[in-house]
Amino acid sequence: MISTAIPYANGAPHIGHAYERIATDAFARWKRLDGYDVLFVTGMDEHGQKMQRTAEKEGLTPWALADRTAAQFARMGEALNARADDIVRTTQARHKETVLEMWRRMEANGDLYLSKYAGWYSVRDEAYYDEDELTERDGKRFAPTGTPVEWVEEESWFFKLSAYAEKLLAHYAAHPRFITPEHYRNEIVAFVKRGLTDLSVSRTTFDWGIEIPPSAHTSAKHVMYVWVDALTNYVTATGYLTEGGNKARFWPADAHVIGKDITRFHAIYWPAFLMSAGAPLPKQVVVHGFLFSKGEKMSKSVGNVVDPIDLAERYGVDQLRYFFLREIPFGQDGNYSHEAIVNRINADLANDLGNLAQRSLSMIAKNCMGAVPRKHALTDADRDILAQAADVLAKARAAMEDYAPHHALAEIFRIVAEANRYFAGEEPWAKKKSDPARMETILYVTAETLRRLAIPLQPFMPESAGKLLDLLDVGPDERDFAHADEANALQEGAPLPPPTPVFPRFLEEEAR
Ligand code: ME8
Repeated sequence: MISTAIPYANGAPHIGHAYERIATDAFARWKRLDGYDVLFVTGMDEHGQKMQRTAEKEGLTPWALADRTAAQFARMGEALNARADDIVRTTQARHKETVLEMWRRMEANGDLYLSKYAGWYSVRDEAYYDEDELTERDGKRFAPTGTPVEWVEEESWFFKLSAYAEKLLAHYAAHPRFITPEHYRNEIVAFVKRGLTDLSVSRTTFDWGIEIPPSAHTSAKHVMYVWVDALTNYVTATGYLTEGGNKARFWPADAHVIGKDITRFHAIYWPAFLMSAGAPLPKQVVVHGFLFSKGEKMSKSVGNVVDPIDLAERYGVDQLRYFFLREIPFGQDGNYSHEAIVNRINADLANDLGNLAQRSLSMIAKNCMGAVPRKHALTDADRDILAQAADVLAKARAAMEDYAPHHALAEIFRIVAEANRYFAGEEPWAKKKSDPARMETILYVTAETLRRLAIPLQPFMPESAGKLLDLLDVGPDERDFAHADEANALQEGAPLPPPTPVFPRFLEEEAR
């Protein structure tokens, strides 16, 4: 099981959401092609004060706002070719049931108590902050994230988070890769070492949330703190705490893919809640960085919030997916700009991979009767490029195990460059008359190299890699990683479809 964070349903999808969805989709596709039975889930975070306030401002009910946003995210998933197997909306009945079960278990474990909360709350972050974390500007106070905080004073149920500091530290120590990449882990460990305070987990001053069990209401009605609600979506997706059933086997999740601003919730609160509820912890929290438009944070006031669906239409879905996953070292912040995207499309995709495919496949169409060429005696150069191509999958797999898609792609494209050098150096076109058998062998080796590269490219660029495999006549059942090996190499003489370009150059509007 692999998940994305569940976006707040109070606003339309932006490029950060698109990035997270694409990366998670690539991880899910990778595992699927590697023979795993994968559950890929996403969802919508539809409760909380932020949601309620946005709905009021827009003159909508929270339900209507949630439906509108959920439809936008569903369209984003389609447009990015990154559909999940399930979408957990926190307003669903199955989710409410799961959250209530979490609550009952935490209560039964003696971890909930009634008290009074008096402190600072950021509605934008849906998070509580200590006085000493805040900064003051113009008489107003702000959270470390830059969002305004307000004073909250109300009766509240508390979760004994303080009791879990030692247990969490022991878990991080026993599972060094629980939080990855490492520098996020170090931040979390340092934070927990300073000690944890108990967490307010219910609210009485608004009502757009899941009500706590009736027996726990006081003179006021309490709704669950939105993060208890939201984090539980991951378990809801599996039915592990409720109906059981056939998806329960996916819990614990293998990876929660999230952005760096919500690591505390996923690496501290969530495992503590699960420990309290006596449920197994997710195996990894995989943290990605933030995307900036030429170094600037996206914001409505700067006017640089980009609709990911527009980007996919402008550059191409696979092109956008490739850019995100190749350009940004996973875990670090990254920049995107028109120039950077166009450069990746034209240099890596059109010039390197596209040209290699187009040149070799059109030579095959013309000179080998449109069939996989014959392979005669191999030279050292042939054997060398084939050996490098044969190594790509294992190297890319190791990178993907580390959640480093940029390394996986760098490895694949290193061999694309090697194959271009091989092709240019061997000059098959010059051997057409003088040594046709040699020409055939070079073309065979190039085509087989392309097959070896296209297979691990599928999770990143599903359509284009699929098209390349179509051109090589690789059948639908022969595209998983188990079929990447030599035993499934291209069959000499197999007919090939007429080649068509797979990676067009990006032309600026004025040149079109
Ligand atoms: O945090 N670049 O929702 P959200 C990259 N509902 N990633 C970004 C980003 C950016 N500029 N901006 C946001 C929430 N993200 C909660 C999650 S999970 C139980 C509840 C990432 O809509 C962000 O880090 O604000 C998060 O992983 C995801 O987008 C949803 O953010």
